[in-house]
Order: sequence, then C-alpha cells, then structure tokens
Amino acid sequence: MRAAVCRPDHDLFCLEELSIDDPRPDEVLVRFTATGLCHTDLEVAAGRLPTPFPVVAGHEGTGVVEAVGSAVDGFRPGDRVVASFSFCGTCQNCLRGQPAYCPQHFPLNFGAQRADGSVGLHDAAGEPVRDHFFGQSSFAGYGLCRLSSLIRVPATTVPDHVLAPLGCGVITGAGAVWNALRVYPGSTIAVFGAGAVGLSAVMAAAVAGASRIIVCDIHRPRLDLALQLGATDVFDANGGACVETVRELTSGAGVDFSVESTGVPEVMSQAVAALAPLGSAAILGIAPDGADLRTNAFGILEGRTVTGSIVGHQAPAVLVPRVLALHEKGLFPLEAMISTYALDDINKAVDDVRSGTVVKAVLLH
Ligand code: CXF
Ligand code: ZN
Repeated sequence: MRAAVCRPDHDLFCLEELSIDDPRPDEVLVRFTATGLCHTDLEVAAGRLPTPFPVVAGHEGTGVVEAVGSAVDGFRPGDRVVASFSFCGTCQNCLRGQPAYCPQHFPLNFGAQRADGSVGLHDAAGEPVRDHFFGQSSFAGYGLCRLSSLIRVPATTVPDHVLAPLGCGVITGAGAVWNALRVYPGSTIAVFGAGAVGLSAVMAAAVAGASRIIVCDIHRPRLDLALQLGATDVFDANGGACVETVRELTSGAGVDFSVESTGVPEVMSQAVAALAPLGSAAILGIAPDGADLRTNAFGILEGRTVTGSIVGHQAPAVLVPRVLALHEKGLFPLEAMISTYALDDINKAVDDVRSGTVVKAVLLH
C-alpha cells in the first residue's frame, strides 16, 4: 500500500510502498479513504515531537473496517469509522469522560508502536516502520487501529473529506468552546488564529449563541472565511495591537472568552490580556518546548481563568456525532475550510497550508 513516511534527514514526507501485517486479536484493520493533515503531523515530521523515525504519522483518518482481530467486539467489516486519539479506558480521567487527559496519552499517541514494542508495517527493504500513531497512522492506505481510537459513524452521505478532520482539529476547536469554556448565549469571544482549530471554534461559538465573535489572523483569506462561518468582527493581526483592538470592539470591556490556536506564546498572552474580568481563555496551540506563558498577575486576581484543552475536552465518541448532527443541519459548514489532495501530493499540501492559502488539507487515499 501507498504511505507517506517520516524519515530522519527529510524535512517532509517520503512516498513509499509498505506492507502491513494482519490485525492482532485486539486490533482493527481499517482501509483509510481520507485523512486530514494537522499541524501536529508537521511537528512530528520536523522531529520536534518525541515520536521515533521512521514513522507513518496521520491522526485524522476515516475509512472502512476491513477486518477485525479475534478479540474485537463492537466493530465489523464494512463499518464506516472516524479515527481519533487513543486512551487506556481504565484510568480515573478516562472513566470520568475525559480520555484526552489519560496519563497514557503521550505513550499511546506519540509512541508509535504496540504496547510490546512491535509494529505492523515494513518498508520495501523489509525494515520495520513505526505505526499506531494516535492508534491509527492514517498516512497509509491501511492501519492497524486501536479500538479506543475508533468511532463508528452512520453510513450517511457525508463525504470522506468532511469526516476526516473530525478526529482532531474540528473537535479541538469546537470542544474547547462547548466543554472547556462553556460559551453561553449572548456572550463575547475572541479567537486568535483562524486555522482549522480556530475556525471550528468560530462555528461552535456561533452555534452556542455568542453575540460577538471576534477573529484575528495574519492571513486575509482566513479572515474572510471566518466571516462566512459566523465571525461578527475580524482584524489583521499583522498590525499588532491585538489586545487593544479587541477592547475597542467591546467598548473597552474585553471579552468573556478567548481561544488561542497559534502556539505562539505572545499570542497566548494576548488571549489572556483581552479578557474582561471573570473571563476565561482556552490555550490550544503547541508552544515551543520550554516556553512560558506570561500574564499580568493582577489581571488574574480579577477572576480571570486560563485553561488548556486537548482534543475537545470530551470523549470523541460523544463529540464527533454532535458535530456531525450540526453539520447535517447546515450549522457546521466544514466544507468551506477543506481542500483535498491525493496522498501522493502531501508535500504540496504542506506547502499550501504553511503559506496560508489552504486551511485544512485532507488527503484522499
Ligand atoms: C495534540 C496537541 C498536543 C497534545 C496532544 C494532542 N493535538 C493533536 O494534534
Ligand atoms: Zn491534530
């Protein structure tokens, strides 16, 4: 099968033919039809995350179950699935419905191997290639998926390229608004960064009834898209003065809520500084290793809250169908931010995302 492989000394992805083993008793073999490209995959490819090489990344897969291991219950060949992150399912946080905060999150999702250290992929020379990235490794035509990563979706007419990004980017933005911040009708929100996560936050805030949805970004086309998806006010962040602009737009008060999706520490500080007293900021971007989040200490005294949020702050098996139901009603028009590419064109997709011309690239297998 065709796969995009991250190898040492390659900035981007190598397109190769790989072979895959039969599923072990606890695995599900999924034939991927589409997979989204997320910033986290690019961080892996650049070697900035602790995932060992060579590895098949990809963690926004969707497809069809091809075969199930002998111990698998609940999935059958032919089931349509969305793949998200993996979790243990037995720790306190998994049991309380917060699997993204499972203590096994990093080994299970970034370790790129089975619990016993083995992998199920081999390259043309017969050498092992790391897999099980986020329980899926969906930058390959097939994946040996962990059960915890899979969500069965009804065989609706929703196209594959719309389903794919539900596993990470979309629920990260939407879940932060609904679950971490609990945005309420009539409230005000500022979204810093209008990529796929930020624009999903915009759509979720519109659904939640926010009265002002202020968006800033450094790319004008993304601001136009934000207006189309529910933003009430947008401004170009290249001019600086982002905090002042948010305050001007809210008659000096600041916003009830803010979402940061850029990973830039200075922007994180702005997201906090733009809050009204009692306001809450959700930090979603991946900051450089060792970076600090600086904020005014007196400002925190005024009842402000800063929270982080990973992949939606709720089990994907709950959140993904919620977003899908809204999409069906036309209230979550995901198509507007998606561009599709053949898997073989993954490196072109990376260039287009980096230049800001494309928001969410989805690769078709
Ligand atoms: C990541 C963000 C960093 C923590 C793990 C989950 N989201 C996926 O891209
Ligand atoms: Zn992601």
